[in-house]
Amino acid sequence: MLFRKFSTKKFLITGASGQIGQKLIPYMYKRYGENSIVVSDLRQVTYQVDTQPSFTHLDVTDKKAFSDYVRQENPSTILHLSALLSATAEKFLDKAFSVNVVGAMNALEIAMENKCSIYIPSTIAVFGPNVPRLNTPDDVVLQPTTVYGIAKVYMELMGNYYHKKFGLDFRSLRYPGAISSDPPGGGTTDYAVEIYFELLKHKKYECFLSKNTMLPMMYMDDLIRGTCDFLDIPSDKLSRRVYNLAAISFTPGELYRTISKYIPDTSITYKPDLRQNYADSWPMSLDDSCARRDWGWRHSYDIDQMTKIMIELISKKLN
Ligand code: AKB
Repeated sequence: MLFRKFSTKKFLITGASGQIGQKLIPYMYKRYGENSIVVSDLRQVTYQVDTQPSFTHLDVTDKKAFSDYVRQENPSTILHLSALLSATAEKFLDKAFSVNVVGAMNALEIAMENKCSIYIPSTIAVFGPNVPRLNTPDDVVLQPTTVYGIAKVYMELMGNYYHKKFGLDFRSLRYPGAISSDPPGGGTTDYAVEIYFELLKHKKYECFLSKNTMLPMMYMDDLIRGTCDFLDIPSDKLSRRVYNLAAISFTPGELYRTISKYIPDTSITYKPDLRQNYADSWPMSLDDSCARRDWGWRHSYDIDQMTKIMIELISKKLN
């Protein structure tokens, strides 16, 4: 079966109104040109670009609508970002199954039918508690404890299967917690965004994870540049289809200490809730040496640089 290459580029993005889409679309405009992007989601947002991209209201669980949209737009690549994050998925199991499992399967099958390449993000939530939590490698037993993680493992395995069996150009990166000035929704790593908003607005923050819970994290600019670098690598340069992607790891206590250097007279309390259980089953840091070796992945932002930018961007938003 002949698949088009990532080099003739038109991107169709699902779930484009979420935390990643808000920053990805302006970046992709600059990198690939505004005419190379069409976006879809259940709700429309305004991106920080001069001309808004063509938007389609799309429910990814509706296979016919999804398929008609892809046939009409004829993209070279589908970026399937639609997903319920860990905490929301645990609350709404049926919806999580529809969006995260059925939606992802629809995306993979539609990519096959339309001979496009497909990128679907994965996550640190694919790992469970039975693996080394420090420097977790790509290939370990995957026994996630959340429905979000289980759905992503299924997506990874099916993507790999379609790649091996039919040559589908499927790619996926296992993202750590993504940190940006656009609030995420329903994730466990969200505390690392909320904390900036709350300390800037109210000078205090009650954290839903404990002080010493270490998780892998990444500033959004790194995540987006890394994703597009990954999309641009010729398929034959990749030794695998799913890669760990790492940058920095820190605890709520460490993040608070860093923010306190720039925002004085604040306070933090810790009141772990259910999300603590999810965080405790995830890695503290990831081994991403395969991504670094195969396609030159490097992160740029450390916790301090990220914090300075986050404070600047969120302060502007709040004023
Ligand atoms: C979440 O917290 O659910 C996500 C993730 C780790 O994929 N940010």
